[in-house]
Amino acid sequence: MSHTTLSRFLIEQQRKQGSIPPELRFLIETIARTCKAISHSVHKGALSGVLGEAGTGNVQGEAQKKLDVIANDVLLEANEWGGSLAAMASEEMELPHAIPGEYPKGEYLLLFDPLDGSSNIDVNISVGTIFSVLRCPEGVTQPTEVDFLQPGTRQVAAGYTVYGPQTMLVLTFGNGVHGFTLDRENGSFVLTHPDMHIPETTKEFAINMSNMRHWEAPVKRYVDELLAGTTGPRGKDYNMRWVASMVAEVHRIIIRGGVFMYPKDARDPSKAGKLRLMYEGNPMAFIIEQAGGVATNGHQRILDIQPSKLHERVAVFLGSKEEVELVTRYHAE
Ligand code: P6P
Repeated sequence: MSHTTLSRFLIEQQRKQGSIPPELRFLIETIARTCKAISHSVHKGALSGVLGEAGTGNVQGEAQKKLDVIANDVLLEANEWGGSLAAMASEEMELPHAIPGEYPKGEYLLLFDPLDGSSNIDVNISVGTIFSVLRCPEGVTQPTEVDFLQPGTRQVAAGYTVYGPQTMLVLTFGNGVHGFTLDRENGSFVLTHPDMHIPETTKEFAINMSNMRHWEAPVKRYVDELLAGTTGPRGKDYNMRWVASMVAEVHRIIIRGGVFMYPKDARDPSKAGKLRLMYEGNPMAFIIEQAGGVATNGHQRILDIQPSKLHERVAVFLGSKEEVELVTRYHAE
Protein backbone atom coordinates (compact mmCIF):
# COMPACT_ATOMS: atom_id res chain seq x y z
CA MET A 1 0.00 0.00 0.00
CA SER A 2 1.49 3.33 -0.98
CA HIS A 3 1.60 5.62 2.02
CA THR A 4 0.54 9.23 1.78
CA THR A 5 3.61 11.34 2.40
CA LEU A 6 3.47 14.93 3.65
CA SER A 7 4.17 16.26 0.14
CA ARG A 8 1.34 14.21 -1.40
CA PHE A 9 -1.00 15.22 1.45
CA LEU A 10 -0.26 18.92 0.91
CA ILE A 11 -0.79 18.66 -2.86
CA GLU A 12 -4.09 16.79 -2.36
CA GLN A 13 -5.28 19.30 0.25
CA GLN A 14 -4.44 22.09 -2.17
CA ARG A 15 -6.44 20.42 -4.96
CA LYS A 16 -9.40 19.75 -2.63
CA GLN A 17 -9.61 23.04 -0.85
CA GLY A 18 -7.18 25.32 -2.65
CA SER A 19 -6.55 26.45 0.92
CA ILE A 20 -2.82 25.86 0.76
CA PRO A 21 -1.21 28.29 -1.68
CA PRO A 22 2.09 27.06 -3.19
CA GLU A 23 4.18 29.45 -1.01
CA LEU A 24 2.53 28.09 2.15
CA ARG A 25 2.96 24.50 0.98
CA PHE A 26 6.64 25.19 0.28
CA LEU A 27 7.05 26.80 3.73
CA ILE A 28 5.54 23.80 5.53
CA GLU A 29 7.68 21.37 3.50
CA THR A 30 10.78 23.41 4.41
CA ILE A 31 9.88 23.41 8.10
CA ALA A 32 9.29 19.63 7.95
CA ARG A 33 12.67 19.12 6.27
CA THR A 34 14.32 21.26 8.95
CA CYS A 35 12.64 19.27 11.72
CA LYS A 36 14.13 16.13 10.16
CA ALA A 37 17.58 17.69 10.57
CA ILE A 38 16.80 18.68 14.18
CA SER A 39 15.50 15.16 14.83
CA HIS A 40 18.78 13.75 13.56
CA SER A 41 20.81 15.93 15.97
CA VAL A 42 18.47 15.25 18.91
CA HIS A 43 18.60 11.50 18.38
CA LYS A 44 22.40 11.42 18.05
CA GLY A 45 22.67 13.15 21.47
CA ALA A 46 26.01 12.63 23.14
CA LEU A 47 27.40 10.96 20.02
CA SER A 48 27.46 14.32 18.25
CA GLY A 49 28.56 16.53 21.15
CA VAL A 50 25.33 18.55 21.03
CA LEU A 51 24.27 17.99 24.64
CA GLY A 52 24.81 20.41 27.48
CA GLU A 53 24.74 24.16 27.88
CA ALA A 54 25.62 26.61 25.12
CA GLY A 55 27.01 29.00 27.74
CA THR A 56 24.59 31.71 26.54
CA GLY A 57 21.17 33.00 27.66
CA ASN A 58 18.05 33.85 25.67
CA VAL A 59 15.63 36.75 25.81
CA GLN A 60 13.64 34.85 28.44
CA GLY A 61 16.69 34.90 30.74
CA GLU A 62 16.98 31.12 30.38
CA ALA A 63 20.30 29.30 29.91
CA GLN A 64 20.42 27.99 26.34
CA LYS A 65 21.28 24.40 25.52
CA LYS A 66 23.58 23.83 22.56
CA LEU A 67 20.62 22.23 20.77
CA ASP A 68 18.44 25.33 21.37
CA VAL A 69 20.95 27.39 19.41
CA ILE A 70 21.49 24.71 16.73
CA ALA A 71 17.74 24.26 16.17
CA ASN A 72 17.20 28.02 16.02
CA ASP A 73 19.99 28.56 13.50
CA VAL A 74 18.89 25.62 11.34
CA LEU A 75 15.32 26.99 11.17
CA LEU A 76 16.55 30.50 10.29
CA GLU A 77 18.95 29.33 7.59
CA ALA A 78 16.46 26.90 5.98
CA ASN A 79 13.60 29.41 5.85
CA GLU A 80 15.20 32.68 4.81
CA TRP A 81 15.89 32.04 1.08
CA GLY A 82 12.65 30.34 -0.05
CA GLY A 83 10.60 33.46 -0.81
CA SER A 84 7.61 32.55 1.40
CA LEU A 85 8.44 34.74 4.39
CA ALA A 86 8.56 38.44 5.21
CA ALA A 87 10.27 37.77 8.59
CA MET A 88 10.69 35.25 11.41
CA ALA A 89 10.49 35.40 15.22
CA SER A 90 11.81 32.90 17.76
CA GLU A 91 11.71 32.28 21.49
CA GLU A 92 15.51 32.40 21.30
CA MET A 93 15.79 35.89 19.78
CA GLU A 94 14.69 39.22 21.26
CA LEU A 95 13.81 40.83 17.91
CA PRO A 96 12.34 39.47 14.67
CA HIS A 97 14.79 38.11 12.10
CA ALA A 98 14.63 40.06 8.82
CA ILE A 99 14.91 38.22 5.50
CA PRO A 100 18.36 39.15 4.06
CA GLY A 101 18.18 41.63 1.18
CA GLU A 102 19.47 39.16 -1.42
CA TYR A 103 16.40 36.95 -1.00
CA PRO A 104 12.79 37.61 -2.20
CA LYS A 105 10.23 38.23 0.53
CA GLY A 106 6.87 36.49 0.81
CA GLU A 107 3.55 37.13 2.52
CA TYR A 108 3.99 35.02 5.66
CA LEU A 109 5.45 35.50 9.12
CA LEU A 110 6.93 32.43 10.83
CA LEU A 111 7.20 32.16 14.62
CA PHE A 112 8.75 29.23 16.44
CA ASP A 113 10.02 27.74 19.64
CA PRO A 114 12.88 25.83 18.05
CA LEU A 115 13.36 23.29 20.83
CA ASP A 116 10.68 23.33 23.49
CA GLY A 117 11.42 21.43 26.69
CA SER A 118 15.14 21.52 26.00
CA SER A 119 15.92 21.11 29.72
CA ASN A 120 14.91 17.48 29.05
CA ILE A 121 17.53 16.95 26.34
CA ASP A 122 20.37 15.91 28.65
CA VAL A 123 18.14 13.36 30.41
CA ASN A 124 16.80 11.81 27.18
CA ILE A 125 13.16 12.87 27.53
CA SER A 126 11.03 13.95 24.53
CA VAL A 127 11.35 17.53 23.28
CA GLY A 128 9.82 19.31 20.32
CA THR A 129 9.66 22.17 17.84
CA ILE A 130 6.54 24.39 17.80
CA PHE A 131 5.67 26.75 14.92
CA SER A 132 2.99 29.24 13.95
CA VAL A 133 2.33 30.95 10.59
CA LEU A 134 0.68 34.38 10.26
CA ARG A 135 0.19 36.65 7.24
CA CYS A 136 2.34 39.75 7.06
CA PRO A 137 0.12 42.87 7.14
CA GLU A 138 -0.63 44.22 3.63
CA GLY A 139 2.02 46.58 2.27
CA VAL A 140 4.55 45.94 5.07
CA THR A 141 7.94 45.21 3.50
CA GLN A 142 10.14 45.51 6.60
CA PRO A 143 8.11 43.79 9.35
CA THR A 144 8.85 44.78 12.94
CA GLU A 145 7.59 43.38 16.24
CA VAL A 146 4.25 45.18 15.93
CA ASP A 147 3.45 43.31 12.68
CA PHE A 148 3.63 39.99 14.56
CA LEU A 149 1.17 41.12 17.27
CA GLN A 150 -1.90 39.39 15.81
CA PRO A 151 -4.40 37.25 17.74
CA GLY A 152 -4.10 33.49 17.31
CA THR A 153 -7.30 33.42 15.24
CA ARG A 154 -5.23 34.96 12.39
CA GLN A 155 -2.92 31.92 12.12
CA VAL A 156 -2.99 30.28 8.67
CA ALA A 157 -1.12 27.19 9.88
CA ALA A 158 0.42 25.78 13.06
CA GLY A 159 2.22 22.62 14.04
CA TYR A 160 4.71 20.85 16.19
CA THR A 161 7.27 18.11 15.78
CA VAL A 162 7.77 15.85 18.78
CA TYR A 163 11.18 14.12 19.01
CA GLY A 164 10.23 11.04 21.03
CA PRO A 165 10.29 7.27 20.45
CA GLN A 166 8.97 8.33 17.05
CA THR A 167 9.52 11.70 15.42
CA MET A 168 6.04 12.98 14.56
CA LEU A 169 4.89 16.15 12.82
CA VAL A 170 1.35 17.31 13.73
CA LEU A 171 -0.16 20.02 11.56
CA THR A 172 -3.28 22.12 11.03
CA PHE A 173 -4.31 24.64 8.36
CA GLY A 174 -7.69 25.17 10.01
CA ASN A 175 -9.25 22.10 8.34
CA GLY A 176 -8.57 19.49 11.03
CA VAL A 177 -5.37 18.09 12.56
CA HIS A 178 -3.17 15.54 10.83
CA GLY A 179 -0.18 13.56 12.17
CA PHE A 180 2.83 12.33 10.20
CA THR A 181 5.45 9.85 11.40
CA LEU A 182 9.04 10.18 10.17
CA ASP A 183 10.15 7.08 8.27
CA ARG A 184 13.87 7.18 9.02
CA GLU A 185 14.67 4.68 6.27
CA ASN A 186 13.60 6.95 3.43
CA GLY A 187 13.31 10.29 5.23
CA SER A 188 9.59 10.79 4.49
CA PHE A 189 6.95 12.06 6.89
CA VAL A 190 4.12 9.54 6.39
CA LEU A 191 0.45 10.32 7.15
CA THR A 192 -0.21 7.90 10.03
CA HIS A 193 -2.80 9.88 12.05
CA PRO A 194 -5.29 11.56 9.69
CA ASP A 195 -7.98 13.80 11.21
CA MET A 196 -6.94 13.59 14.90
CA HIS A 197 -9.59 14.17 17.58
CA ILE A 198 -9.23 14.74 21.33
CA PRO A 199 -11.61 12.68 23.54
CA GLU A 200 -14.09 15.13 25.15
CA THR A 201 -13.67 13.58 28.61
CA THR A 202 -10.63 12.28 30.44
CA LYS A 203 -9.21 10.85 33.66
CA GLU A 204 -5.76 12.36 33.26
CA PHE A 205 -4.39 15.81 34.14
CA ALA A 206 -1.00 17.48 33.74
CA ILE A 207 0.25 20.27 36.01
CA ASN A 208 3.45 20.98 37.95
CA MET A 209 2.12 20.28 41.47
CA SER A 210 5.20 21.83 43.12
CA ASN A 211 3.73 25.26 42.32
CA MET A 212 0.44 24.56 44.17
CA ARG A 213 0.97 27.20 46.88
CA HIS A 214 1.27 29.85 44.14
CA TRP A 215 -1.96 29.02 42.29
CA GLU A 216 -5.05 31.22 42.23
CA ALA A 217 -8.14 29.89 44.06
CA PRO A 218 -10.07 28.55 41.00
CA VAL A 219 -7.08 26.38 40.01
CA LYS A 220 -6.68 25.09 43.58
CA ARG A 221 -10.41 24.28 43.74
CA TYR A 222 -10.31 22.45 40.40
CA VAL A 223 -7.18 20.40 41.15
CA ASP A 224 -8.45 19.53 44.65
CA GLU A 225 -11.54 18.04 43.00
CA LEU A 226 -9.38 15.97 40.63
CA LEU A 227 -7.33 14.71 43.59
CA ALA A 228 -10.51 13.85 45.54
CA GLY A 229 -11.39 11.37 42.79
CA THR A 230 -14.41 9.16 43.50
CA THR A 231 -14.69 10.69 47.01
CA GLY A 232 -15.30 14.16 45.51
CA PRO A 233 -17.71 15.93 43.11
CA ARG A 234 -16.09 14.54 39.96
CA GLY A 235 -17.07 10.96 40.87
CA LYS A 236 -14.05 9.38 39.18
CA ASP A 237 -10.39 8.86 39.99
CA TYR A 238 -7.78 10.73 37.94
CA ASN A 239 -4.21 9.96 36.98
CA MET A 240 -1.46 12.61 36.70
CA ARG A 241 1.35 13.17 34.21
CA TRP A 242 4.03 15.91 34.04
CA VAL A 243 6.73 15.52 31.37
CA ALA A 244 7.89 19.17 31.58
CA SER A 245 7.78 19.24 27.79
CA MET A 246 4.66 20.96 26.45
CA VAL A 247 4.92 19.28 23.04
CA ALA A 248 4.91 15.81 24.64
CA GLU A 249 1.97 16.72 26.91
CA VAL A 250 -0.09 18.17 24.06
CA HIS A 251 0.64 15.17 21.84
CA ARG A 252 -0.45 12.72 24.56
CA ILE A 253 -3.63 14.75 25.12
CA ILE A 254 -4.54 14.80 21.42
CA ILE A 255 -4.05 11.02 21.23
CA ARG A 256 -5.79 9.91 24.46
CA GLY A 257 -7.36 12.98 26.08
CA GLY A 258 -6.34 14.95 29.15
CA VAL A 259 -5.96 18.47 30.46
CA PHE A 260 -2.70 20.44 30.54
CA MET A 261 -2.38 23.43 32.87
CA TYR A 262 0.32 26.04 33.35
CA PRO A 263 -1.52 28.66 35.46
CA LYS A 264 -0.35 32.14 36.24
CA ASP A 265 1.68 32.23 39.37
CA ALA A 266 1.38 34.47 42.43
CA ARG A 267 5.18 34.72 42.56
CA ASP A 268 5.18 37.18 39.67
CA PRO A 269 1.72 38.73 39.05
CA SER A 270 3.27 40.79 36.21
CA LYS A 271 3.77 37.58 34.26
CA ALA A 272 0.64 35.84 33.00
CA GLY A 273 2.45 32.51 33.48
CA LYS A 274 5.54 30.75 32.18
CA LEU A 275 4.49 29.84 28.67
CA ARG A 276 4.74 32.23 25.74
CA LEU A 277 1.63 33.25 23.83
CA MET A 278 2.91 33.75 20.28
CA TYR A 279 4.90 30.56 19.69
CA GLU A 280 3.62 28.16 22.35
CA GLY A 281 0.09 29.15 23.45
CA ASN A 282 -1.30 30.19 20.06
CA PRO A 283 -0.06 27.33 17.86
CA MET A 284 -1.00 24.72 20.46
CA ALA A 285 -4.42 26.33 21.01
CA PHE A 286 -5.08 26.33 17.25
CA ILE A 287 -4.19 22.63 17.03
CA ILE A 288 -6.19 21.71 20.16
CA GLU A 289 -9.33 23.53 18.94
CA GLN A 290 -9.03 22.00 15.48
CA ALA A 291 -8.87 18.56 17.16
CA GLY A 292 -12.11 19.30 19.05
CA GLY A 293 -10.54 20.46 22.33
CA VAL A 294 -10.62 23.77 24.22
CA ALA A 295 -7.77 26.16 25.10
CA THR A 296 -8.15 29.16 27.42
CA ASN A 297 -6.05 31.32 29.72
CA GLY A 298 -8.64 30.64 32.45
CA HIS A 299 -10.79 33.55 31.30
CA GLN A 300 -10.94 33.61 27.49
CA ARG A 301 -9.96 31.64 24.38
CA ILE A 302 -6.20 31.86 23.97
CA LEU A 303 -6.75 32.45 20.25
CA ASP A 304 -8.76 35.62 20.99
CA ILE A 305 -6.02 37.32 23.04
CA GLN A 306 -4.69 40.49 21.42
CA PRO A 307 -0.91 40.33 21.99
CA SER A 308 0.92 43.46 23.21
CA LYS A 309 4.48 42.07 23.15
CA LEU A 310 6.23 39.46 21.01
CA HIS A 311 7.42 37.43 24.03
CA GLU A 312 4.42 37.95 26.26
CA ARG A 313 3.39 35.09 28.47
CA VAL A 314 0.05 33.40 28.85
CA ALA A 315 -1.60 31.08 31.36
CA VAL A 316 -2.61 27.87 29.61
CA PHE A 317 -5.50 25.46 30.24
CA LEU A 318 -5.96 23.15 27.25
CA GLY A 319 -7.26 19.72 26.31
CA SER A 320 -10.48 17.73 26.70
CA LYS A 321 -13.49 20.00 26.33
CA GLU A 322 -15.34 18.95 29.52
CA GLU A 323 -12.38 19.62 31.81
CA VAL A 324 -11.13 22.89 30.32
CA GLU A 325 -14.65 24.34 30.25
CA LEU A 326 -15.04 23.44 33.95
CA VAL A 327 -11.77 24.97 35.17
CA THR A 328 -12.51 28.06 33.05
CA ARG A 329 -15.98 28.28 34.58
CA TYR A 330 -14.44 28.17 38.07
CA HIS A 331 -12.41 31.29 37.15
CA ALA A 332 -15.66 33.13 36.38
CA GLU A 333 -17.41 32.20 39.64
P1 P6P B 1 8.35 23.53 34.62
C1 P6P B 1 9.63 23.77 28.93
O1 P6P B 1 10.63 24.57 29.53
C2 P6P B 1 8.31 24.51 29.07
O2 P6P B 1 8.37 25.73 28.41
C3 P6P B 1 7.17 23.65 28.55
O3 P6P B 1 7.55 22.86 27.48
C4 P6P B 1 6.80 22.81 29.77
O4 P6P B 1 5.44 22.41 29.77
C5 P6P B 1 7.08 23.76 30.93
O5 P6P B 1 8.04 24.72 30.46
C6 P6P B 1 7.68 23.03 32.13
O6 P6P B 1 7.79 23.98 33.17
O7 P6P B 1 8.12 24.77 35.48
O8 P6P B 1 7.54 22.35 35.08
O9 P6P B 1 9.80 23.20 34.40
